[in-house]
Order: sequence, then structure tokens, then C-alpha cells
Amino acid sequence: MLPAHAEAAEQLVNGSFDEGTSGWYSYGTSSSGVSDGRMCATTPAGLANAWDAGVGQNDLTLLSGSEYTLSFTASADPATSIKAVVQLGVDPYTGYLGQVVALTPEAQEFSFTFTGLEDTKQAQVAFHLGGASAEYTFCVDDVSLLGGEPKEPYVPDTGSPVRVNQVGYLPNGPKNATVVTEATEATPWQLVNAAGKTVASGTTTPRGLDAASGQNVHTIDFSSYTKKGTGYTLVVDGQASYPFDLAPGVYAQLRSDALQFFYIQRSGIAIEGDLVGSQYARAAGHIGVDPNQGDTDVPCQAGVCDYQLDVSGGWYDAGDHGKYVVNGGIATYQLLSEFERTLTAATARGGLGDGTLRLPESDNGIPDILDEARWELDFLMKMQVPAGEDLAGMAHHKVHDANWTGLPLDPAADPQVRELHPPSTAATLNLAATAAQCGRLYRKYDAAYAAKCLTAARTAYAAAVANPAVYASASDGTGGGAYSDNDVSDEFYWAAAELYLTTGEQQYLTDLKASKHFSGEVFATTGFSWPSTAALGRLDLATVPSKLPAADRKAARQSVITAADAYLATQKAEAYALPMPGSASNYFWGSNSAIINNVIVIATAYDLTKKAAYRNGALQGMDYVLGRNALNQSYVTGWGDKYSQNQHSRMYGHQSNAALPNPPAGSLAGGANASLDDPFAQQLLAGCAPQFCYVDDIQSYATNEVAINWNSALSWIASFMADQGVVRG
Ligand code: 9MR
Repeated sequence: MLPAHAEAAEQLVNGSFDEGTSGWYSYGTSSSGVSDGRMCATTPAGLANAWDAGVGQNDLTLLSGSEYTLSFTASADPATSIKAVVQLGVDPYTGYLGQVVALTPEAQEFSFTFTGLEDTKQAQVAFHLGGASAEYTFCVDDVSLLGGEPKEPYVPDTGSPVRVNQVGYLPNGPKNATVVTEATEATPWQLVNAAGKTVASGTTTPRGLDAASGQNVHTIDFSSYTKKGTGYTLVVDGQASYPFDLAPGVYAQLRSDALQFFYIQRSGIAIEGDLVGSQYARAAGHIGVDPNQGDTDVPCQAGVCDYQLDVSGGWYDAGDHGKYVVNGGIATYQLLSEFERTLTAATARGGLGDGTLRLPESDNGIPDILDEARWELDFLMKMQVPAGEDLAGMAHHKVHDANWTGLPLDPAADPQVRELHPPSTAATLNLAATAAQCGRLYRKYDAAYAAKCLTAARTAYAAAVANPAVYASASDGTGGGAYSDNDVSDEFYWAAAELYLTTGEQQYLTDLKASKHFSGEVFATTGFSWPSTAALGRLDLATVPSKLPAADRKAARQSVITAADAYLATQKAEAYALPMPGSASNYFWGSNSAIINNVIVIATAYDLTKKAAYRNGALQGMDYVLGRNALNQSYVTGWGDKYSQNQHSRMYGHQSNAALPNPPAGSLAGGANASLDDPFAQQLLAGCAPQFCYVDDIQSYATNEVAINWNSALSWIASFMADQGVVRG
């Protein structure tokens, strides 16, 4: 029973549709989505049963004997009747409320009360829409299910207070941990081996209140212990950490897992179970086979162009089926940069050659990482506006579904119309930059392909110069992400840098030097990212051999070192050893990639200087991602003891359909996001300290999605880390 003073609790998320279709499913309709702030679904005529089409929400908690009120505002045009249902969402579909509602084109409010028949966490609200004799459009808004008990405050299970890198440490690398404790004095710790024997001991360093986690913490440095082994634990006050390994090869497989993700995300090709496990096998997505409506012959959004393009291939961006040139750009850059590092870095030890991944192209004499990046490069080039058309040479910003689809959904089963969105200067420069990288890196393996890339890059760059301020609209976010960015000075700098590094031509150097970024600060506190790409150009100017005048090259290198020094200073001050300050504003959507990108700058400083402090800082900077954090959670699927596995994804939707797999090993979750940008996180995590603003649930797309630009960061640093195991520090 509810206490008399308690207010009835809202059981639905996003009943106002302010967050698009988030939390809502739809099926059997010919189109559905949010328009004018309402959820609308067009339903075909002649469906046999009311339940043959519907819109609703799953996994609701109902209590036996509690009273509930379902209310909503709805219309149908032309007028028809629908059925509003609250029922058990699984067999035997026990009905709690079933109300036929006559709707008219004019929206009307409705409210129905019922009593819960059983305790369940699997109830659903559904609007059953089938059975009308004519096609009609149903729209609904302000849906509410009030009743039951207020939800229990969410308390994550964080396990042991002793937080370690759950994967492990290099025997010759830094080894640090963080302990959550109210103790104010230094406290003894023991390092215990798998046989239960204490092999090292010492005392903690009290660090006081950590802003990022809201916890009182101490740190432990056990770097001086260098013996290999598995199953070590760190013990404080009788409480043991998760077990971890000390081994040179502890990160070797992470490099290939993080890269293998890209093959499984591929669009336009069947994913072979023989290569990656039968659970990830699927038909080719978006190759023009029914019910797909793309991507071999895709029209523009209305009024944008009158041609159609074959934009098949590429990688699906994330948990959705969209393909976005700006995000494809940074992801491709990072894979190519990961490869290019092996050509110059003193500690690079291969590991990225032909046959190192499980790809259809393996054993073709070309490094697998280049085969994988080429899958996206081909797509990026297909997005270029053909010669003879308006804005020829620019790149369309993105291609995706006209409306958001629900979770889960096999790409090959996506019935939505696909559309090309307008070209943008940002997308065009992403194409120019990555195709220019291609122009130098594939030369040795496929000169004709490298030449094709370079031509596309030059054409794109010239088109961007001619159209320097064509911005993607921030409101063009129905059916896919907006990826808008109204400052493209950094993309210009990055593209000019890549073209210069590939060609050595004066025209690109002139543009580069004229950019405010040439001598400006490009390494933000919060990492580089898809809208902030100047750092990409700077890192390459510092590391890729070129004819850049010696003083300019020195300045570029020094800027990387200076930035790395600042990140190391921050890392020292952060009790979880993050090269990022602990305030809430720094923990934003995709924070894990921002953190890793700072680690990459530190790692690059090591490649440039060979100074151990940078190597140690980079390795230690990854502890957070692999478990040394407020949640005691590894953010990489399959890595560590407690790891993210329910990331938001239409493909890896195990949490919503047990027949589907979890994300593959090596998938990075977006991470803590103090802005709580999705309704599930808003409801569950309100008031969270920054590092607690994460939940491993498929519904939380703003804290727990997978994405190509996040895995590209992981993949780059995993390659660096794997190399450090092979080299003596
Ligand atoms: O990674 C993107 C993040 O920087 C933005 O703040 C966010 C909102 O626009 O979008 C993120 O990208 C998502 C994209 O819009 C759609 N595909 C999934 C991406 C990862 O969540």
C-alpha cells in the first residue's frame, strides 16, 4: 500500500516525446516518428487484428492491488478507433486494461483507471492500431501511467572499495589503484598473489574528497612490484579488489578486439560468422534489398538535390543505422593514424599487419587495418557530390533513416526511407583530410587507390574553399544525429595539414600557415572530438615525416609536449588518475573517448621524446576506462571483471531480445555523462556525481552507446599499450 502522503509515481519515460521516440517502440506501421512534439504512426488499411500494429512502452513495473491511471491525448486522421492497452508484455499477455477509444482528427484527452492484477516488471502500455478499413495517421502526446510506488532510488552495485585496472598492468609499467574510504590516515595495503600470499605491502596516500566521484579516496602506488603473474588482488582493510594480471601481453588482444569492432559494424556486406562468431553473423545491411530502402540508390531530403547516389558500404555510426561523414572522418583518421604511428614510433612493434584481424580481406598482402579503414574511405568518397551538380566536390553531411527506428533492429530489416542530407563544409573537409591520409598510406600497397583518394581529397578541399560556410543544421536530427558544427576553421586546418603532409605542395602550406590554428592552442582540456579536429592536424604535423620547415615542425612537436605536460599535471591531481579535471562539465556525451584522446596526446609525447613519464602517464590514464573508477566498472566489453555489455545498439540488443548478442568484446561504452541527455538516465541518475552518471542499460543512449569514433580512440591507444608490453620501459 502507498503511504497516504505519497504521490502517485509516473511509470513511463518520455511520455511527452520531448526526447523523440526514446523509450517507445512501434511495429506494423508504415511509418512512425515524432512530429510537432507528438508521436505519430501511419497504419495501413486492412490489418486483421488490432495488435498487428502498435506503439508502446515495455518493461514497466506494476503492483498487484495498486490503482493506476493511464492518460493521453490522441487523434486519428481520418477518424477511427484504436485500443489502449495495459498488459503483461510477455506470454500469456494478461490484460489489465483494454479500452477501445474512438479518435477524431481533433486531438482529445483520455483517462482510464485500473487496478494492477499481479506484481510484474514486464508490463507494457500499448496503443493497438490495426484493423481500420482505411489507412490513417494516429498521433499521441502526454502519455502518462500514474500509480504504484515511487521507484526505489537507484544505488549502483560498486563492489569492493579497492579500484584497480581490472585487466591488469604491465610488469614494467605504472601500477596504481584508488581506494574509497572514510579513513583520514594512511592505511596499510597488501598485494596478494593467486596463491593467497602477500607479495608486497605498503600504505595508502589519503587524497581527500574527489570531486569527480564525490568520494573520499586514497591512492596506492605499487609500481615497484614487477613480477609477472595472474590473479593478483590488492587488499585494504580486508577488502580485496577484483583480480588482475601482471603480464607483458596483458593488452595484446585489446588491440585486435578494439579494431575488430569495425568489421562487425560494417554496412553493405554480410558479416561472416566464421570470422567473428555466429552470434554476430548477419545479412548485408542497406544494399537495396527489401525491406531496406537504401543505400544503393539514395535520394536527397526533399528540395536538397535531384540526383540519387550509391552510398552503400561504410560503417554504421553507432547504435543507430546512420552514416555520418564527420564522425566517419575522425574514426577513419584515428585508424590511419594508428597505422601511421607504426612507421615512426620507436616502440611500435607491428601487430597491425596483414592477417592480424579476422576480415574477408585478410591475407591480401595489405595490413588489415588499412583494409578496414578502406571500407569507410570508399563510403566517404561515395558521399561526394558528383561533377556537374550544384556544390560538386563537396560531401553530403550524412545518410540515415527518415525517422528513428526502434530497438533492436537488424540493419537488413530496416524498412525506413534513407535520405542524403545537404552537403556541408565540415563533411567536405573530413573527406579531404582522410582521403589525403589515404593518398600517402596506401601508395605502397595500391598506388591507383591512393591516387584516387588524393584526387577526391584535392577536389573536396577546393570545394570547401569555394563554399567555406555551409553548415549542417542543428535541428536536422530526426531519424539520425545532427552532428552540426558551425566552426570549421579547425577542419580547414586539419585538411590542409593532411594535404600538405601527403603532397608537400606550397598551396596547402600557405593555407596552413594562414590558419589561426597554426600556432594556436589546439589541445583542449576535454580532448579532441568530431567537432574539434585541429588536434588531429597538429598531431600529424608533429609526427609524420614531411618537408615542414624545421622551426614549424619543432613548434608543432613542442605543442604536443606542452599539452601532455598539462594533462600529466591534471592526472597527478586527480585521484582516479584522469588527465581531465573532475568537474561535471567535463563529463559529457562520449566522455570516455575524450579521456582517451587526451591519453593519446600523452602517448604521442612519449613517441616524440621517449621520456618515461609520458609512457607511464598514458598507461595510467587508461586505468579509469578499464575499471579504476567510481563505479568499479570496465567500459570495454569483455575486458575486466565487471564490464559494460548492454550498450545501446540496434544490432547487439541482447538486453531487449535474448536471442541477440551483447556487443562484441572490445566495444567501448560512451561513458559518464553528467548532462544526463537521455530520459532513462535522467530518471535513474538525477543528482549523480560526474563519474556516477553512467548506467549499463540499453536505454541510456547518452551514457551507454557504442560508436565508431569512440572505438577508434580505444583502438589507437590499445595499439600503443600493446607495444609497451613488448618493449622494456
Ligand atoms: O557523439 C555525439 C555527441 O558528441 C553529441 O553530443 C550527441 C548529440 O548530438 O550525438 C552523439 O552522436 C550520436 C549521433 O548523434 C547519432 N549516432 C549515435 C552517436 C553516439 O551516441
